[in-house]
Amino acid sequence: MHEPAITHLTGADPEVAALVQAEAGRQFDKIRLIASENYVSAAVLEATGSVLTNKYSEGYAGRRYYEGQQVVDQVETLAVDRAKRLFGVDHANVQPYSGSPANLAAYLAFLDPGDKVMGMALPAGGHLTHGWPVSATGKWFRGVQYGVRKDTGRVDLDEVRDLALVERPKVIFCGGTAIPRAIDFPAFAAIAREVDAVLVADVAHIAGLIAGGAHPSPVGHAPVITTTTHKTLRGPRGAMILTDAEHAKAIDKAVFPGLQGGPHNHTTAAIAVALGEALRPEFSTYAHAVVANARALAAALAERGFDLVSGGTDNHLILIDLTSKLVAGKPAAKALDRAGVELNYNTVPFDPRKPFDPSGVRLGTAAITTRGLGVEQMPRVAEWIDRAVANVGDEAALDRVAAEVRELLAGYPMPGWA
Ligand code: DSN
Repeated sequence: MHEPAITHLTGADPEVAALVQAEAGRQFDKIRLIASENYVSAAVLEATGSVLTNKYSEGYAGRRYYEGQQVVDQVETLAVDRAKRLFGVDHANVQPYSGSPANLAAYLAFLDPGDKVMGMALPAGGHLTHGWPVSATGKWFRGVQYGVRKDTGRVDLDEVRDLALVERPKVIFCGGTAIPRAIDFPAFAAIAREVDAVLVADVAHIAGLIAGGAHPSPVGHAPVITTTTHKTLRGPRGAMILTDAEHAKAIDKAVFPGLQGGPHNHTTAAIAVALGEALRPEFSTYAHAVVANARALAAALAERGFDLVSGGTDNHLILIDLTSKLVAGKPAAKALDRAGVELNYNTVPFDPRKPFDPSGVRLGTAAITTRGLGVEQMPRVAEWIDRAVANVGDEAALDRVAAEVRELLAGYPMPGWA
């Protein structure tokens, strides 16, 4: 059953309550390997579902456009102070609704329409909002995209520098959504300095690893850092922008009144709770365990003949090119889901297939680490992935895997489920 209990919802709207229970049960029964997902604590869930959702508070603490901010100002200040302490930054804005709006704030702060922005190409592992053509950021700005080397699957920083010197973008993004390797923030900072661009580090995927000391920090290298709060950081769905003192005002103005109205105060409270959790020593243990699990899973998959982009991982994320397994990403992902292993189909660098039917799958170990699985379980997880991929279309074989997954997970408590 969902925890905290949803007794009022069950009485008032049994239809929705049943769906909430069904989703909680689904999350309990599955090996959740979507690299951008996690399990938040019951405390984060309670804050997210609190009466703070009732309050409007356009503006910032002490400078609001509505009355009755005695409590909300304290909530937001707490979240801001914890973010500053956790990441060691001068300034934090905790109001962006999610990662894409957080990145848009960087555009509004530092670019005019038509200006050049440089970011990693989506098929190479970047994000839509880093100037990719189908996004507003690629339509209203001139996107210049770097990728990875074909032979290594890694970013070639000499290539990034050459491109930056030719194109002279005003903003450079580093980071993305499908990057299995550590990001070299000092190298990106040197390139940005050389062309006088603002470096924005989008650390949405790895924020929790950075907070826990399991990935190098961009602080001191990127003056502007955007992140969601719900991936490895294990908070509610939301975002933050961390800056040095120089860029603080421009970012605050861009978020409000530039892009948004009132912040979602229930989310802000939940972000404060998650940041409080991340400030505790056990969060560092979790962050290192996420990486250890990813490395162990990558090694076990490689042993089974899976072709890993870049050959492995430095963080929580693994990108598999399934071409050598003679199956495309989408049917494999659907078979895996039936087998109780949830991940997403994904393009791989230089993918000859289309984004809606690509060659790869992407997985991450944050949620299963929160659930309590350790390196000793990773060979078993790799075996399930292998069996599901080998049995696409054989529903009985996939159901046998799903039963084994459920049996293992029954022994691992899930936050949000009692
Ligand atoms: N959807 C997020 C992810 O899965 O990485 C990025 O927007």
